[in-house]
This record gives sequence, structure tokens and C-alpha cells, in this order.
Amino acid sequence: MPQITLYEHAPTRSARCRWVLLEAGLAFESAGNASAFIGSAELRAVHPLGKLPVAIINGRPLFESAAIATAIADLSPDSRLIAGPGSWSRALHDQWVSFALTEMEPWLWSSEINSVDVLMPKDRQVPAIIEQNNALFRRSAAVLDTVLAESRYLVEDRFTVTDIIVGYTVSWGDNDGLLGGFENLHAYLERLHEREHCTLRRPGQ
Ligand SMILES: N[C@@H](CCC(=O)N[C@@H](CS)C(=O)NCC(=O)O)C(=O)O
Repeated sequence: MPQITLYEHAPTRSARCRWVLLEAGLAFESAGNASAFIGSAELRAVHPLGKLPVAIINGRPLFESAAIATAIADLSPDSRLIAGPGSWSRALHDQWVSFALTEMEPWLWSSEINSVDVLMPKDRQVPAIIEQNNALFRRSAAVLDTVLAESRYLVEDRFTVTDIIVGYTVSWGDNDGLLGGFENLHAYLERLHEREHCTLRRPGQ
């Protein structure tokens, strides 16, 4: 069994890593579960920006939530949470993860930075950007909504780690009130919420 410590804080992207660990049935230790821990010297020792999440896997630190979730899925092949490297399904995993992280999540993150004072002092925020961010997020969300009209999940039409990573982004957009009119995305989130180990926050939570 791999030795895993997850530096996490419940409402953050570390939720992706916790969820895949629970789906994989891998034992792990939890550390750093407090927002004050972000930016601390202890966290900077394992993440160059002092951010969450970080996983220490068999003594080696790994950061970036999608990379951690993918690595954990690979560590547990019997869980069938991800297709093997070189397969077309793996290429589709990479495609949808890249899409979520580059075409969807940056707009949400930019809006958060420009509206939450602990992330950016108020006098440096640019609230005017939020409307544009919302439009760009919705343009990409529409792509996923169309895909999910034809399939229940993103790869091989069965639940995989891809849905954990992308589902987190979709859920974040939902919490920001940006999924209006996207009925397939709402149904997708419902399916994810039904899973025993789901760590996604429901709107209002
Ligand atoms: N792309 C990174 C983002 C990491 C990130 O920004 N984490 C947030 C919590 S969700 C954080 O630590 N923020 C503190 C900061 O930006 O200084 C990932 O997916 O792991």
C-alpha cells in the first residue's frame, strides 16, 4: 500500500484528492486542515507557492490537484478510476482535464480573486472583469452541457477520476450561479452528488 499524506482544507480543490482517495479505498493521513495553513513555511517546503493541496506519496511531494488525483487513480488500478497510459480513453481524460483547467476554471478563479478580500486586497481588485469571466466560463460550460446530453460521464460513459476533476469545476460554477439553462450539467452534478464519497459542495453549503 502506498503511504499518503494529503495536505488539505475542505472547501478547496483538495476535495478532488480526498474524493479519489476514498473511491480508491486507499488509506491516507490528513494534514494542514485550516485556511491559516495556506502560505505557511511548512506548506512552502512542499509547494513552491504555499498552496493547497499537496500530497506526499511514498515520501515525495506532489502538487496540483488534477495531477494528484490522476496519480492516485493510477496507484489503484483495481478501482478502474482511470484508463492506462497510451489508451484513447487516457487521451480523453487528458483532454477533459485540460479543458476544465484551462477553459473553465481560470475564469472562476479570476472572479474569486477579484471579489474575495483575503485573496486580493480590495484596492487591487478589478470587479469589472467578473462579467467577462462569467461569459467565458459559460461558453465552455455549454460545450460540456452538449457532450453530457449524449453520455452520463465524460470517459467511457462510466464514472472515472475525470468526473472528479471536471465535476469540481462544474460544481464551482454552479455555486457561482453560472449554470442557468444547462440542464445536462445539473443532471451530471446530481449523479455525482449521489455517490457515497462525493466531496463536492452543494449550492448553499
Ligand atoms: N491549480 C492549483 C490551484 C491551487 C490553489 O490555488 N489552491 C488554493 C486553495 S483551493 C490556495 O491554496 N490558495 C491560496 C493562494 O492562492 O495563495 C490546484 O489545482 O491544485
